[in-house]
Amino acid sequence: MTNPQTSAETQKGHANTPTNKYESQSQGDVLAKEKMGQVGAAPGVPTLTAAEFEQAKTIYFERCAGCHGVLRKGATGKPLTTNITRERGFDALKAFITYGSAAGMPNWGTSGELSEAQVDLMAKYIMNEPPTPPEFGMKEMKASWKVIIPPEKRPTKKMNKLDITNLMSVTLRDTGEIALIDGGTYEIVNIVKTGYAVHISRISASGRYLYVIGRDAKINLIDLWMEKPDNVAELKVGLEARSVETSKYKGWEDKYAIAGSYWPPQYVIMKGDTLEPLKIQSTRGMVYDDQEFHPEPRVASIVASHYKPEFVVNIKETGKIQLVNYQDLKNLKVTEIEAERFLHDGGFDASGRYFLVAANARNRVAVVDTKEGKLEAMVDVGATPHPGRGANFVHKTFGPVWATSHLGGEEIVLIGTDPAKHKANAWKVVEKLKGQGGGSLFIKTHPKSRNLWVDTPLNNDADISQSVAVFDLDNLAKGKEVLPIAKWADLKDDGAKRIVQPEYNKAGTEVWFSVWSAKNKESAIVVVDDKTRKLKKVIKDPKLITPTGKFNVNNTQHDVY
Ligand code: DHE
Repeated sequence: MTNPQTSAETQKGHANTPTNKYESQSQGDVLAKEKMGQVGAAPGVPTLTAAEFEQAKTIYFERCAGCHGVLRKGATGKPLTTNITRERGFDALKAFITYGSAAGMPNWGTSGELSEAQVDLMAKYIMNEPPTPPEFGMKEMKASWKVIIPPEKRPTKKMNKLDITNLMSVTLRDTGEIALIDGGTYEIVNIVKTGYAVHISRISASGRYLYVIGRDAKINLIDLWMEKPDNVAELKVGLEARSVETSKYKGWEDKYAIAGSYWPPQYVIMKGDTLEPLKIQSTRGMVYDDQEFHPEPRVASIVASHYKPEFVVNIKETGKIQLVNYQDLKNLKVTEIEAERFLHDGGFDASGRYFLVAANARNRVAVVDTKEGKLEAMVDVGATPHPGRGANFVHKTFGPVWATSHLGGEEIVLIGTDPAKHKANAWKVVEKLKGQGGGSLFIKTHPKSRNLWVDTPLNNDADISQSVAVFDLDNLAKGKEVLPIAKWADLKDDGAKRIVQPEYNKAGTEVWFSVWSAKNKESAIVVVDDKTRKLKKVIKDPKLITPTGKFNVNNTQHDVY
């Protein structure tokens, strides 16, 4: 641990880096609401009243658990187990929480995020044993499971006139809903009730079923064939989650779905058309390198292999990638690949054979060969890569590349992805582009486009967080053009207007951006013409509250990005 007495001056701004904002902003907010018993105090350790414990628990889960772990055994942040915290003592902990550290601990006190009384409380809280959230096994899952319309009562053909291949599933983060928007007419087709703060939407292999998962681990299954697409089943798979995917291998289309949880650390395989939970697998186990036990390895991204009947499950804290073969759930075969710690988000290369995933706190990208079932390469990139699913295009000099932007800096790296025809460039950073700055979350292009779009929603400079950079793939040397998307939205109030996640329509002719403000402020979706880079449409509606991720049915179904 670095010296906690470091002056406020040198620590200024630590709380405010895009990476810190990203990791500590809200992770665990759903767990904060769970009932958890207070563990009895130890001699010499400050005690907390029941009310103080509740307040401290809420602050811990909302602000600290994302980095230090639910059980405080450490994740991207240091462990805060009581053998460590009690040895540090109350005053040192208080100073540490107040001023932060150069290693990345935010300056919660001097930034004003926590009051002096709250800093005091948190120092006491972490000297006490952590409470443990409940487990969530088959019994709890089955109790939460609802089949709203059973498969035999569902339509046998598409009952609406919509072009469902060009629908956009748009997360309305803070209302616990998604908006289904027609990609051709920009009309809202339906607002569907979901879990809280849907993280992602994924589409079944046939394109009929839409799966969405809330951060409260509730999955909704939406049937796009209904006259008005709506929920047909729901299931809660845990207490906190981020990922869901569906089986895509030939012969297994729409058969299974899988969801990974942050808490409890596990994943579950379900029946694709009802969400009936079939098989739960824990991810607790040894970290890949030091082979020490980790009690809460969170499940990050999951993709479905196109080469085998397998799901690719990325486990954050242990740094392992599991290839879970779903052919025989009773005799489950799992290939476990040693990769790197803190696996987070990622996507396929253009061929669909290689999966590239960011080990974000290690500044690396791991490459898995889903055909051979092994680690293909480990690539060093910039500070805290965050690709979303990344962006694939053919580079004029280097051949096929996959790109990621970063939370920790302005660079966009291009990695060669074609070992067959461009061997010398494969799995190497072949070029770096200069974006607007750090705080980028998502990057996108489309096979029909020659533009590469890069957002920067977590940059501290409002001019940068409210605009996007776009690069000409045929003339990368020209550098970026910056488009003032928030200004184009022409919103009536002064919200944060963060521009987040470019997403293409099916044809690859338009790019959609969310203009993301707080729940009580106006938000919008801005549609840009890809060829001219000019404003095409602003979608505004009082129901479009806090839009974040947008998922085009065709592009998500076929992994087009
Ligand atoms: Fe995400 C993807 C986790 C913060 C919007 N996010 C993912 C994935 C993971 C993840 C594991 C990959 C899922 C997959 O592909 O299967 N995200 C986390 C976090 O743990 C984190 C840091 C903090 C948290 O508390 O959730 C976090 N994410 C955010 C945000 O602040 C965003 C902008 C808004 C929000 O919902 O909170 C956000 N994350 C998204 C989106 C995707 C995503 C839109 C899907 C991108 C895609 O193109 O597939």
